Amino acid sequence: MGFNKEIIGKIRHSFVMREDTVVLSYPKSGMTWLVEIVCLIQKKGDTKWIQSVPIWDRSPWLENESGYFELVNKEGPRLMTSHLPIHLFHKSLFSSKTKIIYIFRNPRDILVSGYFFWSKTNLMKNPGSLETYFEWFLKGNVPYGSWFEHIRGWLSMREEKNFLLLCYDDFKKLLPIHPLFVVHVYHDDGDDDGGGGGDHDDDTRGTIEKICEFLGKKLEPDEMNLILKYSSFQAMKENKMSNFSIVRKDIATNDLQLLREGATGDWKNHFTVALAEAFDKVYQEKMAGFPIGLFPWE
Ligand code: PPS
Repeated sequence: MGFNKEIIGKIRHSFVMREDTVVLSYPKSGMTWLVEIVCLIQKKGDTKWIQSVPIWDRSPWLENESGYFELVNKEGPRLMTSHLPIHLFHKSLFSSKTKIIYIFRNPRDILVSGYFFWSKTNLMKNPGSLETYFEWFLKGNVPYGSWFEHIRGWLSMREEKNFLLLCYDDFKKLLPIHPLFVVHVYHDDGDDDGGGGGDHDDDTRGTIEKICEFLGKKLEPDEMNLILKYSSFQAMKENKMSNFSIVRKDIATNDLQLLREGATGDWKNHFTVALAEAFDKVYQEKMAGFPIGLFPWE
């Protein structure tokens, strides 16, 4: 990924967190969507900011060199984004008033999303086939390492009051069990809007309300409608400040698409039965010990 080891060391040892907001996820879990929603909440649905400033300048990417320096030099509360695992954060994260929003997704969909994404960049060696990428993913030999370690690390914070846990997939059925820390973000609504992004979807609305509550923001109904509209899959796909179409051409090929399918369960279109079984086996081993029902795909 071309990260600077020295910067990662500074994040770990000297980057002091304050009253910040950090949007976190393992790559390909829906972080860009969440950042767009948070930006729209901050501006009460006004689209000027999201349509004129690249998403990585609105919410700088902590582990990226330019993002790091921008954040270090910024005064007051900061909005930032990161894919780093928990152990690479400075200890002040756990004692500060920083608000952490962590979004997670079915790792099978993450795997497929990552395969199509990284293959169109030169940020990692091209796997050549889904089967090869599958092996690398299960071993953690992909950008940001093992999904299993990432989720285990961050979910250890799930009962903290400054931690909001969101799931890209359908969490509706779990709400009675974990009403405080699991929030439904997305479900495949079967509509035809180019990716099931769920324009004006009730569950997305509920999630935005939860995010507002967590961030201490209040929205008028028309502001909420604007946020639903401009954070939809289709609207984000068309927003060049958010869809990665302005990523440097030496990093990505022309047909790199961040907003590819925007669906839950797309892995079923790409995994063979053998791959699905192999995944399940590793999943059972690595996820032992989590409460039953925490993940909607189980
Ligand atoms: S990255 O590059 O790691 O930061 O990627 P990330 O943003 O975490 O995840 C990319 C996937 O999120 C989907 N996405 C959305 N889905 C529904 N609605 C909206 N608005 C939305 N925005 C992004 C995006 O399509 C990627 O998933 P796939 O399965 O590849 O389509």
